[in-house]
Amino acid sequence: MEVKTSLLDNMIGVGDMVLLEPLSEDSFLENLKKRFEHNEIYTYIGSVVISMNPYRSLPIYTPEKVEEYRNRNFYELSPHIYALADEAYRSLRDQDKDQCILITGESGAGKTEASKLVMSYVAAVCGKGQEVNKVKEQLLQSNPVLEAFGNAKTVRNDNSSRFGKYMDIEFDFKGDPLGGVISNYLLEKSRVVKQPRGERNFHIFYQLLSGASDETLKKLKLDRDFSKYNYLSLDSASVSGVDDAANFRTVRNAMQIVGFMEDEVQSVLQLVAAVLKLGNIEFKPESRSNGLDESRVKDKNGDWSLNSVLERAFSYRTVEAKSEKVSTTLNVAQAYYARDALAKNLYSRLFSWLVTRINESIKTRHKVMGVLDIYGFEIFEDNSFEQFIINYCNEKLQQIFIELTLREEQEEYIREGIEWTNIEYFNNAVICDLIENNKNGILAMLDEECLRPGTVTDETFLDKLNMICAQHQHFESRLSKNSKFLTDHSLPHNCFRIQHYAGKVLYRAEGFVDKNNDLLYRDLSQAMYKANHGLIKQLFPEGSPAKINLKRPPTAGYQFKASVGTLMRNLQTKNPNYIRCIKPNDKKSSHIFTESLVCHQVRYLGLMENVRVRRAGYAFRQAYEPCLERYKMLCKKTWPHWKGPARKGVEVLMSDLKVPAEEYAYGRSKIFIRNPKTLFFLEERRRQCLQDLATLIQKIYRGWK
Ligand code: AD9
Ligand code: MG
Repeated sequence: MEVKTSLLDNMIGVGDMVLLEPLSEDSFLENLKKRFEHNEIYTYIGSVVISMNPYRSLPIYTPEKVEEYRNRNFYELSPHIYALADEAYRSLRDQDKDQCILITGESGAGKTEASKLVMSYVAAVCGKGQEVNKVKEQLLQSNPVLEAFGNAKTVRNDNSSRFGKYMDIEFDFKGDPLGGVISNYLLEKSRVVKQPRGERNFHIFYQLLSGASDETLKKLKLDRDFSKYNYLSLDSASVSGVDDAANFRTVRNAMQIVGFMEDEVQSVLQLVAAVLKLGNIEFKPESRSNGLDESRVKDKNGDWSLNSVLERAFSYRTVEAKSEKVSTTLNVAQAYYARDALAKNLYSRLFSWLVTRINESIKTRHKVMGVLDIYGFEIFEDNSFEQFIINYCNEKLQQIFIELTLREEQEEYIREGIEWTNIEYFNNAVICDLIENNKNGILAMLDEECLRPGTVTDETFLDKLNMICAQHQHFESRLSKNSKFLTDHSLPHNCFRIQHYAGKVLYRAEGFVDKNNDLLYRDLSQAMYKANHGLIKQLFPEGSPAKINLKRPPTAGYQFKASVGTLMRNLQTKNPNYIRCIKPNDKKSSHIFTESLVCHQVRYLGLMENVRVRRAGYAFRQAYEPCLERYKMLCKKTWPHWKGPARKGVEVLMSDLKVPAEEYAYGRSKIFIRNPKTLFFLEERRRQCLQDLATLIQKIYRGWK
C-alpha cells in the first residue's frame, strides 16, 4: 500500500506524530526540531495542530495556499493551520455542527497570530458579495482595535495580549458570515499605572502620542513627548520593528470600518488622554489642626482641568457607618491610591465599552464558530493575582482538553463497543477544585476575606489559606512545608505555591486582597458620573445619585470565575478543534531551537499523552453512511447503488479492497481506522477512480462529436 504524502516525508520529519516510530519524548522533540529547521512549523497529532512560532514571516499564507487547502481532506496535504480551519469551516457549513477553535500555549507562542490566520482563512473561503464582505471586514478589523487597547510589549512578547478573548463568528445556512460576538476576559489593568521593567503600557498610549496630528494633540491637550507622562515607562518607550504612528492610523481606520462614529472615536481618545493626565496629578500634604495630614492636589493648573468634585474626591472619602454618612480625609498615600484606582477603572471600563460597542456592530445569532485566544500559562519570577487568574483559566482549558479529547476518545470506544485498554492520564480536576471550589477553594477564601468586617490584609488571607489548604497535595504554604508532594522548601514567608498541570508556580500574596476587591471610592465614581462627558458618565453608572445604595460590586475573582464558567459551558456545546502553540526559544529568534524550553512546553501541553491515546486507538472514524457514499465507487459490488444496511456495504467494500483486518474495526455506528495510511490509500484510490471517470467521459464526448 504505497502512500504518497508529505506526512511521511523523512527529510522534513513526520507530519503526524501518530506516525512517529519509535515514539518517545526524544523522538518527539527531534521531529519538532527537524521540522522547525525546515520551516515546517505545523505538525499534527491526529486532528490536533501543533504550531511552532517561526519568528519570521513565511510565504505560506498566500491566496494560492488558501486555494490549495480549500475543500481538501484534512490529511491530504502537508500539515497547515489552514487544513484545520477548512475542516472546522466545512463541518460547520455542511454538517451544521457548531465549532470552536481552542488555541493554547505560553506567552509569545503564537496564539494571537494563529487566531488571526484562522479568521482570515475562513474570511477568504466563505461567501462573497458586498454585504458579506462588509461583515468580514468588520470582524477582521475588530482585531487591530482590541489589540491597540488590550495588548502591550512585555519581556516575552512585543505584542502580548493582556486580556483574554473569545469570539463567536456567526454564519447563515449557506456558510456566509453574518456577524459575531466577542467576550473579553479580565484586562490586566494594573499595567495602566505601572509596568514591569522592560515592558510598556498598552499600545494605544504610544500610538496616540506618536501618530495623532498636531491639531488632535492640541485639542486633547497632550504633548508628543512620552517622558512627560508618569504612566508611560521610559526604558522601553519605543519597540524595534514597531511603528506606533503607522499603527495609530491602522487603528483609526479599523475603528471606522467596525462602525465607530467620529464623535465616538473622539470620546475614546479623550478618555485615553484623561488617563495619561490623571497619572500626572500629584499631591502634597496639608497639615490640619488635628495633627493629621490631608492630601491636596499640587498643581491645579496642570494639564488636567480638575473639576471641583473630582478634586474633593482626592481629599475626602465618604464612608457609610450604619445609616450615617461620615466624611474622612485622605492622606497623600491614599490620594495616590485613589488616583491610580480611578485611572485603572477608567481604562478597563473603556476597554469593556469598546468590546460592547464592537459587538453592537457585529451581533446576530446563528450557527457559530468560536475562536478562543486567551493569555497563555505564565510562570514569572514574581507572580501575583493576575498570573493566578490567568493560570486558573489555563487550568480550566486543560480540563476541557482532557475531557473532550482523552475522555471522549475512550468513552466513544466504549459506546461503540470497540475493545480498548485504558490509558492513564493526569486529570487536573483537583487543581481546578483547589482554586474554584465554592466552599474552600482559594478564590472563595479570598472573597470571604475581602467581605469580612475588620482588618483584612494579605497576611490574614494567607493565614486562612494556610489553615485550610495545608493538606492539599497541589498546594504548599508555610504550614505545609513538609508536604510530601511538593518538596522544594524554599518558600518565602508571604507566598504560597500551587502545583499546576504546567508546573509549580510561586505566588506572592501581596496585593491579592486589594486587586480582588477592586475598590473605587464612591466619591470618585460620583465625580466621574457628574463629569460633563457622555462616555465617562456611561462608564460609571454606579455614580448616579439614583443608585446611591447599590450593594458592593462582585469581586474581580468572582466575576472572572463566573465568566470562565460561562465560557466552558459554551465550549462544551461545540465541536472542538485544537491548535497548540509552541515557542522555540526565548530570544524571539527564527534560528534557535532551545530543546529544554520546547520539552517543557510539550510536557505541560500534554502532547505525549495525546499521541499515546491517538496511537493506542484508532486515528480515524467515520459513520457508515458517509463512508460508503464516499468510497462505494471503489468496488463493483457497492457501485452505483448498494441495497442493504450501510455497515454491510462498508464491510463488503473493505474486504474487496483487501485492507488488512487489523487496520480497522467495526463499531456500532462507525468504522474505526487505525492508521492514517489506510485513509490515504482510500483517498488515493478514489482520486484515481475519479480521474479515470473524467477521462472516460471526455472520450465518450469526443466520440459523439
Ligand atoms: V501572549 O500569551 O498574547 O503574550 P501569543 O498570543 O501566544 O502571546 P503572538 O501570537 O502575539 O503570541 O506571537 C508573538 C510573535 O511571534 C508575533 O508578534 C509574531 O512576530 C511571531 N509569530 C507568531 N506566529 C507567527 C507566524 N505564524 N508567522 C510569523 C509569527 N510570525
Ligand atoms: Mg496573544
